[in-house]
Amino acid sequence: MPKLLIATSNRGKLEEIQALLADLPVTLVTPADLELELHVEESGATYAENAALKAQSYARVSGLPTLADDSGLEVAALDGAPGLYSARYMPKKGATDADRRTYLLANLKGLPRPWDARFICMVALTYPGGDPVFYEGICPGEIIPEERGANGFGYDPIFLVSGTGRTMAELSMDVKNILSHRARAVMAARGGLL
Ligand code: ITT
Repeated sequence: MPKLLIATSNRGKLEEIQALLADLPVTLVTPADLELELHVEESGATYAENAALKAQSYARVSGLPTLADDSGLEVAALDGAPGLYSARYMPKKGATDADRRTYLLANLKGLPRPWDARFICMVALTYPGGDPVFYEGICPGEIIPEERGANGFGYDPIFLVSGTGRTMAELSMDVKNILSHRARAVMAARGGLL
């Protein structure tokens, strides 16, 4: 079977993408399988540029077709922050996902609710030496002031998914993998893999 490298160091993302592509006639390979520990500087000005940097770097080193995801949370009341910087949102070394959630809520404190927000995911798919193809997914919702749920990762416990009454962390992975920004982008990318 042909191989596809899933180029992420984020375990939550990796598990979701593996589940979304599990039924395809391709062997999914992880950076760990290849003992690859690349540090890709996310220096792009857009999700697409960063997704392309990750996909092309991993494709070059592995020689494999590669899928990468650049994603983020955009909060309207914070003018779209943390956005591109969602993984690095907090001026503290070694900050955890929990630290970033606390920091986000501190920055929203006192601002009028609802705190409308959306998750964005840009998937880049590339063959070694080729130009990437992009697939986008968006999931609308709002930030709530208390954490709810224990599934998922990142900002999931404070992100209420529009139309569900539940936070992303209260959804099972099967349901998150229908509704999420990443599910939408990766399902669209399946077309480019067949
Ligand atoms: P890779 O670059 O190795 O894939 P990363 O975590 O650094 O991993 P990004 O640069 O794309 O990935 O940052 C995305 C951040 O946005 C992620 O770390 C979370 O903080 C947040 N995020 C993205 N998708 C999310 C989701 O489904 N649930 C919760 N938070 C999410």
